[in-house]
Amino acid sequence: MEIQLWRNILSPYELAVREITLKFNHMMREHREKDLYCPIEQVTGRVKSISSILEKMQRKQIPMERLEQEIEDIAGIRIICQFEEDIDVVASIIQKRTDMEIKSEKDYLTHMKESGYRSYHLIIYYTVETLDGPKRLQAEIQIRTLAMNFWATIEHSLQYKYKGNMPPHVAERLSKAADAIISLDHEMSSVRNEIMDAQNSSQMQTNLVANILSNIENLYKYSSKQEIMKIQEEFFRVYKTNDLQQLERFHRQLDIISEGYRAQAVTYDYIGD
Ligand code: 0O2
Repeated sequence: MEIQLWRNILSPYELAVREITLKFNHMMREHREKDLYCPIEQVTGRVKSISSILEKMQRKQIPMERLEQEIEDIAGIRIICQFEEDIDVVASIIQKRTDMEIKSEKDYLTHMKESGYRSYHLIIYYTVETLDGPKRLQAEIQIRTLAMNFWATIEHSLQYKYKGNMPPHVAERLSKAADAIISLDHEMSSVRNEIMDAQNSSQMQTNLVANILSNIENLYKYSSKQEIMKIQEEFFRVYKTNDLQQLERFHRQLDIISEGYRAQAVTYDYIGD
């Protein structure tokens, strides 16, 4: 098939990958802005390469006219979570979305593949708008932990290297490594709450500091240099204490001061009119 025809086929999938990745990235941002723990650590996406599509068509004896129905992972999204528990949370978020319709699910977590591969797969229908109108296509979403991803990436490279003829001693090592990954994920789960608390506080602190700095910046318009200097000094003092409650208190006080100046500015504006 001509390269231009491939481009025509793959172009909507490229759009889908970009849109879906953007949506999950936005979801991560929403969590951060609301000081909420985000079950998604990282999102990546790719469109399957032509050679990889051809290899799969040949292996599964898929005719050209059935390509888009039968190859479900032309568009592929990978969602990486910190903890195994997050995988279910992400899956149920996707199940509730109105822009992604679930076609099927594969649970390689409870049913680990013989290779040792673990991940949760969803095949979804997703609609993109093209010059020819809406196009409903399929995309595969793989959800896995950081540790599972580490294993799968290494194993994938070895599979590529040995092209289906993995030496038994390498396969055995990988199988042992897969067991170690299971233990690692379990260990990490046992400290999940503590890690989540720590991350929440750190996110809260980041948001607070960003708000405080933007408030101080705005105050430059209304307040005297002397007062700003005093506020800044107080901020540095509070910041150094590393105490979230003190930082929150300072943020509230600064808000009140800023509100006062804003109100004054509005009043002057009216008088000016
Ligand atoms: P890519 O794009 O290079 O990752 P299959 O017959 O296994 O090729 P099937 O039945 O359509 O495909 O789907 P399945 O088994 O759910 O696997 C789809 C994808 O899951 C694979 O894509 C891999 O990304 C991943 N995967 C499945 N099994 C393994 C495994 O044993 N090891 C690793 N590392 N990844 C796996 P592709 O097609 O390999 O392409």
